[in-house]
Amino acid sequence: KPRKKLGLTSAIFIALGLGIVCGVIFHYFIPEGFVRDDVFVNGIFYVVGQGFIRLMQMLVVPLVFCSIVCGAAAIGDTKTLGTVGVKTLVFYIFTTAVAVAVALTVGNLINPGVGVDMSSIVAGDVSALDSGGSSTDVSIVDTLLGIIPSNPLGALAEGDMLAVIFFALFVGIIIAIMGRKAETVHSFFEQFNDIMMNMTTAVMYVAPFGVFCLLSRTFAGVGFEAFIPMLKYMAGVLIALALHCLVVYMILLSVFARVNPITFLKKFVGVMVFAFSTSSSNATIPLNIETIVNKIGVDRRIASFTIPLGATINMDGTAIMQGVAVVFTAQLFGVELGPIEYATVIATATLASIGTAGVPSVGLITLSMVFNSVGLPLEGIALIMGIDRILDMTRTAVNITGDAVCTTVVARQEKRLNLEVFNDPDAGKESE
Ligand code: DAS
Repeated sequence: KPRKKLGLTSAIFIALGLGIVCGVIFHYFIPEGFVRDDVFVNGIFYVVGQGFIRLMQMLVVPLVFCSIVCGAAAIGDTKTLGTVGVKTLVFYIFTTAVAVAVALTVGNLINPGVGVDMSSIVAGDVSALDSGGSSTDVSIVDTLLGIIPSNPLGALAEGDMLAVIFFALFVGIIIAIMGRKAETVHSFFEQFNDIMMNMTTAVMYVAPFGVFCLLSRTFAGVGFEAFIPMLKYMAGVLIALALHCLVVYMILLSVFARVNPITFLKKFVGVMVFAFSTSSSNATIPLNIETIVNKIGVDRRIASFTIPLGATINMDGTAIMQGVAVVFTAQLFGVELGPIEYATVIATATLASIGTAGVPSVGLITLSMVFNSVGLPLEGIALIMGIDRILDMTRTAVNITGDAVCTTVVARQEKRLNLEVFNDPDAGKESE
């Protein structure tokens, strides 16, 4: 019987299990000393774990910069689509900001990170975190002004992400306005964006080793105590995703598209299952377009623009994971987050989701950027990464549902939604 090719997802799940078992064995059965602490916990596990996190960090600035330049250049083409393009953009950005707000609320209701002291596994000095967390002395005006980079190359070099995103949006829109005069630079950024996405995929092949070592070190440090916060974090993300998908989207469909949301869900569930299984919005684009044209009744000219755009600039599910992850990690490490930090998280997660394209685990890559924007330690990713694959599948399904819901709303408002098709239970079945 041919050896089944061990998929990356199953490799990460195995690393998750082995990492937890190994960490628990170290915590409860191996006495503190040179072997446990110097060779393993603060030796091999630390080096491989931190090495993997740094590999992901390495991707953030170039990946986000290029994908936002390309995303913005694509948006810039909307002059051909006028009101449809503008309305779609407004809905995409609005629903993502609402998604982060839902996530921050759920996170503060569930308090997944309360009750465990994780400061023992921070690489650096915990007191440094407080200075990071006490950015409340920076006024709102300075925070907003800080988004405009006085030196864009300096912002890129320092990884000042809000400034990087602002500059990337500006570059992309100018590229779109210049059209053919900037086509060489445009294709350079498109090729560089492809390189960064391929590099992301390559880095994720190291994920099983990173997950194993990060979890081994984390569980060796705090034992079973780490289980509860991890499970509460997972529950928080899944609850926020369900709320956003089954409440926010359904209200949008009922109020702004004036169609029956249950009918929409019944027709669209196949696309959600496909996105869940591939963990990739990009891979789901063709099926998403075919479904909302043939089963929902959206005009193809609208869908073929808004769905690919949404797969790149609209990732509500990802923004939700990032919102809950911020609350979770801040609680784990005792970092105080004030209204400025929450506003920064909403801005960073929303803007970051504009650029990053829909490939597996891209939300984990940009998560390190959201953490940096509010001074959270990247060690928080250790507990998140092990279970991220399951959450990636779920949040990708929400990402593409958001694209389809906004497309349906805009089509309805532009009188480009064929209600006969929408209300016909057998519509589109012949093309399956
Ligand atoms: N897997 C990404 C997508 O395709 C989402 C993510 O990584 O957060 O939408």
